[in-house]
Order: sequence, then structure tokens, then C-alpha cells
Amino acid sequence: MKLIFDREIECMERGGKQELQLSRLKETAGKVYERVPFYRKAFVEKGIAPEDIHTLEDIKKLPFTVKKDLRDHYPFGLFAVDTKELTRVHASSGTSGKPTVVGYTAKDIENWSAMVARCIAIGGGEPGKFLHNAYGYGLFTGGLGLHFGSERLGMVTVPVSGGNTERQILLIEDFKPEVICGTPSYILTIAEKMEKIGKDPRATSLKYGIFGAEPWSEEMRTALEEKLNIKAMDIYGLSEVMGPGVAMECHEAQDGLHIMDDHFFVEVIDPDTLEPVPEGETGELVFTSLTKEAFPVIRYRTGDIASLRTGKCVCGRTSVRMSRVKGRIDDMLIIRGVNVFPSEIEDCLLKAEDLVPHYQLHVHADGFKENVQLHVEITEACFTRMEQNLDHVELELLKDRIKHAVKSSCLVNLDIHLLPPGSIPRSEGKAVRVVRHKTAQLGV
Ligand code: DLL
Repeated sequence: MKLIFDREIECMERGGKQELQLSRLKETAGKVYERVPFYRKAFVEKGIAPEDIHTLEDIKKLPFTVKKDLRDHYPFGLFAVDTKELTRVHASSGTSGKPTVVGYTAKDIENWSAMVARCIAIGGGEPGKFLHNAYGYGLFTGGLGLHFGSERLGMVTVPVSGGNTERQILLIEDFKPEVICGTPSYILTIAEKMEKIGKDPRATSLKYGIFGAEPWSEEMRTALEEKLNIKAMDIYGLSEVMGPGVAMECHEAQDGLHIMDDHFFVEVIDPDTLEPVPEGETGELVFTSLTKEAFPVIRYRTGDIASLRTGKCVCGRTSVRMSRVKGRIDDMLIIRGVNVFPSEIEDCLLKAEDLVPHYQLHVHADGFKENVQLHVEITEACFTRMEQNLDHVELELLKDRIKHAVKSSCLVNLDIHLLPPGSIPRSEGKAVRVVRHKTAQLGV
């Protein structure tokens, strides 16, 4: 049962891996064609049948799936098994109306747990050590996904979930975990709370952080590593494809996320033309599941922006690696014609002194124009200095510095609003980086 490094799969030479992927792809295509009316119709409309898949390249002939398809078939219409065969469902909260629902058979849960176990091991976890799991438990896949993976790996799992930050700190001190999991923004909140109550976040037993579920930047990694004296690794996943554990960065290289490509086939496409982009170029991630039973997905368009690369990693693994997610297509702001992702702005903020990485972009639609304000908090030290120095010259200079930094790296002018420490709402799960305010449209 113990599983730290599945060398046979993770270090498989590419030809062998591709053969495995092709046979699993054929099986999945056959299954959805036979059992999911939505896919049968989409295949027929494209003039393709499962027997027409001869090579991995043929995947391009298959139809895409998008989030709306899940909503349109709410709750179980895209499942390939009878609901009697399910072991569990999860759902995403869904900002616009109904949630999107995903289902798992017992075999799916077994595969998912094994994949997350691999991910935790890739990120430095070991059997017998404690793992503090601060991802939210419930319909969100983060908490239970990491939980089952951690148990599968043989780690002592602390199912603390998100929230109650003081108790999190107590448990970290008393149980002495080596690994901590949670959204990067919430783990930062825990570290800041430790500082506030006079505890040294660098002095805990923690060695590795497994952070994901929201976009974060290299600068945020440095901030978390320095604050907590740990190695911080990126874990990626989405409920529609499985949940956490679709890809994970290794602690040896911290250089791209190893995709579980024995279970998923990944493509990167240009979201406008829908054509694949060359290796190394950025585009939208698209996943096809290769082993899922209850809810297989064909060419699921994630809306996440990243790039792919092949080649052996220094850790020895040969799986395809994805870059850090740069942002989501729907979180991308187009400010006076320039595409900007919140994570690019985060990079600039973290390079500036006197700021903490708590920020929000407020988008005010004013007729057909969008006005974007950047709200960011200053440090306690800067706030105290500002209170003593009532002419606020220091603040104006700081604003100018940020404005220039954002202008030179993201090519846009933003309205900067500096706020006292603690003013931006903290989240126990995914941080809200973009807030859209709607005002009346012109001519209405
Ligand atoms: O967030 C699953 C997860 C849980 C991943 C815990 C990692 C850790 P959803 O709630 O369905 O599932 O949200 C999926 O979150 O499409 C991305 O936009 C974003 N996301 C997930 N991981 C990362 C990451 C979980 N490492 C959506 N970097 C995805 C950037 C991420 N964005």
C-alpha cells in the first residue's frame, strides 16, 4: 500500500507512456459514445466515431466540453454510470446560479487518492509524518481530495479544514506537522497571524507547503518560503477534471508541475482559434480524462492559462510539465487593450517594499469604459510611520513607485489605493482578486 514514488509510471519513457495514453483514450471515447448521449451527439455532429481514433493526434477530431455543458446537464446528465454506482459527489459553488456537479465511483476515488498520494510525495510528504490540511472540507474537492491522498500515502492526516486561524496555529505548534496544505493566500494569513500574536512562523516544524486552488506568483512563493522557512510547491487541479492532484511541482526542482499524464491527456490551445499552440507557448489548458468511470471528460476547456513542456526533470520524472497557471481567461482584464492577469500585478506588488500581498482589483464599468483600481495594503511598519508623518509624502511616493512598476511590467496605468493593514477581506479558501462593480451601460 505504501507509495512514495511510482517510478515505473512516473519515469516511463515517452513512447511507452503515449501507448498507454492511446489505449486509455480509445477506451474512454468508446465509453462516452456508448453511455453519454451528450457525447454521442457531439461525436456524430463532428462526424467521428471512437473507431476513428488511431493515434493521439486524432484527439483533435474530438469535440470540446465547456463548463456550460455541465450546467446544461445539471446535476447528473453527463455521468457515464448510473447514480447507484457512485460513491461520492462534489460540486463547485458556481457564481452564476447552479453549481457544477461531479461524481466518482469507488474506483475513481481509489485512483484519485493514489494520484494525490503521488502528488504529496512529489512535494516532500512521507509516510508517518504529519500533514496539516487547511483546505476546506465539504463539496469543494480540496479538503477531501488532499485528505484521502494523505491517508493513502500513509501520512498522519490532520483534517483541520479552513478557518479558525488561532486554532490552526495551536495545532501546528502542538502536532508538529512537516507538511501544510491550503490556499497560498490563507496560509499567508496564518503566518501573519502568528507574527501578530508574537510567534515566529519560521520556528515551526513545517518543511513543505502544498499550495494551490488559486493563481499565485513566484514572488508569493518567495514570500511564503521566507515567512515560514519552508519549501512551497504548487498543486493544480479542478473538480471537473478530478479535483486537486492533476499536476504537482516536485520539491527537488520547483520548476513546473508534473501532470499525472497516465490519467489525463493534456493540450494547450489558442482560446480564439481553438488550435493547439506549439510546445512552450502559453494558451488554454484542455484535459481529457483517461481512466475516469463516473464522469469522464473529453477535451475539457479549463479556462486556465499555462504552457507545457516535455523532457526529463532533475527529479527523474518524465511526465509532461505545465507552467504555473498564469490566470484564468475570465479573470483576465483587458485594460485599454492590454491583457493583464492579477498574478502579474501581484509580482510587481511583492517586489515593492512596504506592501503586503493582500490586494484586489476593482473594476468599475463606466458605460463602455472600464476603470480599474488597485487596492493594496501597506505594512504595519509603513502605517505607523505614516501616522507619525502627517504630510503623507511617503505614501504618495510609494503610490508613484507602484504605478511605475505596474506600468513598466504590465503596460497599464492603474489607480492605486493604499489601504491600512487588515482592510482587505481575508478568505479562508480562494482569495477574491477581481471585484467587478456594475454601473449603468451607456444608452440604457
Ligand atoms: O481548486 C481543486 C484544487 C484544490 C486544486 C486544492 C489545488 C488544491 P475547483 O474549485 O474546481 O478545484 O477550482 C479549479 O482553480 O480551474 C484554476 O482556475 C484554479 N486553480 C486550481 N489550482 C490552481 C493552481 C480546485 N495551482 C480552478 N494555480 C482551476 C492556479 C489554480 N490556479
